Amino acid sequence: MITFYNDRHVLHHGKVEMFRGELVPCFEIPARADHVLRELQARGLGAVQAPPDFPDRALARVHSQRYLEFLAGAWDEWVALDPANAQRDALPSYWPIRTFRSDVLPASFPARMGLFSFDAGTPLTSGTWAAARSGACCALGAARAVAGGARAAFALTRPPGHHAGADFFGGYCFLNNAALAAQALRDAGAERVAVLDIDYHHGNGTQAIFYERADVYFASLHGDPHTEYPYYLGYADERGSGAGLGFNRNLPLARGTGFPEWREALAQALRSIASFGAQALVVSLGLDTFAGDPISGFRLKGHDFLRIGEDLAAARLPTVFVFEGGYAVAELGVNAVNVLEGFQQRAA
Ligand code: SP5
Ligand code: ZN
Repeated sequence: MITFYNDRHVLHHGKVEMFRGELVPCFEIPARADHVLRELQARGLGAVQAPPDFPDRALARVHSQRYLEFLAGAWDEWVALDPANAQRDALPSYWPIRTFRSDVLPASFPARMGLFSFDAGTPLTSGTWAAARSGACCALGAARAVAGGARAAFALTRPPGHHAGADFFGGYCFLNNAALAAQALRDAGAERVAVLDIDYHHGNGTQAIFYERADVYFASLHGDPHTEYPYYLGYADERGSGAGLGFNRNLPLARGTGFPEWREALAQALRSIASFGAQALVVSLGLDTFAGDPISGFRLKGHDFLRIGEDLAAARLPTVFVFEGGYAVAELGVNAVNVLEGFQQRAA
């Protein structure tokens, strides 16, 4: 399978994230992608190439113009506040929660930082925009390859994407790579596209982007938001709204869930996607369901990821894999490539 590798990912290099009143070292680090690339190459899973370039209007298919403009200029605005900020990550401190306005764009940069985000765990750095933009091109390139007849393609990039909405960042995510891929498949002629999110955390951004649409089905397996991040979305009763009613499916699972139960939920999600009549599939491939993940609570083992790949291949859909979370860095390469290899063996 072809991999589009974001060779600019390292330009996004957050130092710290806010956690319970203190700044702690980032979990979402450049070494993550390096491990996956090395394992892909070691196991010879197919060609690796740099992404093609896509124009900004391709990003605007999913994201708002004012959000894209904010992201493109954010680092320069941060440094303009104080030259010493060049050595610091940019993090938000204020948010327009209920009763505040979000239609007015404040002149203050910190105020806009909060308007366009939902947590203080997602540092913006000097090269975040360049890295995220190039990552979006990986997802768009993978979608183009699959629309052109490839059985599958892999977008290997960071920062991840599935928590990012049309106009907000958070959860280590800035541009929603999976949503961009799904939209690109639609634009290339697929009438019904499914996004299957198997990251440990609910893909709130992807869900929100497609929530009122009947042409993109969103299904997600994740830690129960009653106890797990992102807490405020991802419940089973969220089924879509308006024209999108019935086209969203959440399968929250308790912290501590092991592979047999997780795999049964995967089978349910895949049955929904088959009934929907999807013509193409986008997989938000998080590996933070691994038992050794430092911030997550499921109990999947390394070899379980081979089975996941096989189950996904059995859906017999042209498939775009998009790399999302996974923070057990040393095992991340093996776990990610296990999914791809399981897929390839079953698809062959
Ligand atoms: C893409 C993705 O997986 N994003 C996840 C974002 C999770 N952010 C909140 C993490 C909370 C970290 N908790 C640290 C616990 C240390 N013992
Ligand atoms: Zn995650």
